[in-house]
Amino acid sequence: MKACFMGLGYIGLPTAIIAAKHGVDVVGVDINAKVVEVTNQGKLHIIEPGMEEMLQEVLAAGKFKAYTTPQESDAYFMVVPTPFKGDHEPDTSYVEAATRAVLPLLKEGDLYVIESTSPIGTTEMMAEIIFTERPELKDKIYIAYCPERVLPGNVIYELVHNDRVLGGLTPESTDKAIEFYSQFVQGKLHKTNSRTAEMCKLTENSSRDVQIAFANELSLICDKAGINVWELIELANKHPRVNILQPGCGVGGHCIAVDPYFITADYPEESKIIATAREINNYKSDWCAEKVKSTMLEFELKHGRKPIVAMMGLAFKPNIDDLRESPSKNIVGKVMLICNNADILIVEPNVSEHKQFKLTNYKEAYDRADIVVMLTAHNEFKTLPWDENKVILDFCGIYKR
Ligand code: SAJ
Repeated sequence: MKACFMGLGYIGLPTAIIAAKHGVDVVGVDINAKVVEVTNQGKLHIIEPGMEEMLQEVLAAGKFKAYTTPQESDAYFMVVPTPFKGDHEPDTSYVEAATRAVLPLLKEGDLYVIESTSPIGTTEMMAEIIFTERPELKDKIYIAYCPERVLPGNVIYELVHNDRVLGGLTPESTDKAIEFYSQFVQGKLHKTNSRTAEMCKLTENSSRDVQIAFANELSLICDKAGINVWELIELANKHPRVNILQPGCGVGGHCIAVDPYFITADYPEESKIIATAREINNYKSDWCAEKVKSTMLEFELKHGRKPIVAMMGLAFKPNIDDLRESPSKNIVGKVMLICNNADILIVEPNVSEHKQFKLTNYKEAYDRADIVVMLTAHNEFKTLPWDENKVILDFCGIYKR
């Protein structure tokens, strides 16, 4: 079987490589010629532990090759971004462009799958485009939606072991998709229809966003009430049916802070909790930035000089180097804007240099700072002692005090 993956990004490339590793002949397609070039040289343009070795293996075995245009295959996978346009309106134009690119190659018996996170109804919409352009294929090809659920950093394991939801336009399409994924997925493959599968992906990430919003809301209440939110959550979680997540300085990344808008854009009347959770998580970042500003002012009033401030962490979550949609990075940007005279030391131990920010070693920054702002709970920061002589703003629970 030959499979063509449209999009060699954080999900498309690893999925293509894993499929190739399990015996599928894989064509990887990206519109970015540079990505195609480095991929064919066996270099990974994304960061994912263990993946580069696997890429070199499948290239050497002749099971994988990257191209800038799709090649005739038996199965086609749309794994391209679905960004926003305007005010948080999902933009499916990349999925459509990828679909139109494979359209001329489709033949009877082929499988067409969308993996990209998509608004409800996208699979039906793409099917309409396909059958308008190629009416002779009606009822002759298999069309399904199959979202990914992998956690960046743990992709090799999760791509194989996670359960997956597969939603075909017809039960036959679902079965055909299951046949493909069972070649490399050991987790259970759950059958449904395309609309449910689309909504399932959005639901998973919205659910996490809502739960984090609850924790963030608690942190705001506790700050005012003089209660340690970390202790509170730990105690509440001793209840057998309570499992509260951790507050932080907002929600980042390309998934959880984005996908809920795919629901709120199409169902604004109904999606009240989902919309409010987004507001709370965004507000938490603004609140943290304000807290840093007011703490700096208090310090200046008390000591008659501007403080040295260490901003600890730029990544959107602990122990990764991914700064995309990072609330920590936004907070640092905001604080830098208002206090051009103060000494701001920026720390990100997982990144060696940054084009916007000058980075300082985490120990040096901590030692020099009057105010330490813990933004991302990297393991390195947990080795730093609590120091009574510094003002420590611990937004991510390093010390849980
Ligand atoms: N966060 C908190 N408190 C918590 C947990 C997370 O503030 O208790 C924050 C993190 O710091 C980060 C954000 O949430 O800023 C998102 O991090 P994450 O680890 O929750 O998720 P992602 O974005 O790395 O990956 C998610 C996963 N989805 C779910 O857990 C439901 C992953 O399985 C999906 O495949 C991925 O989104 C995706 O691609 O959609």
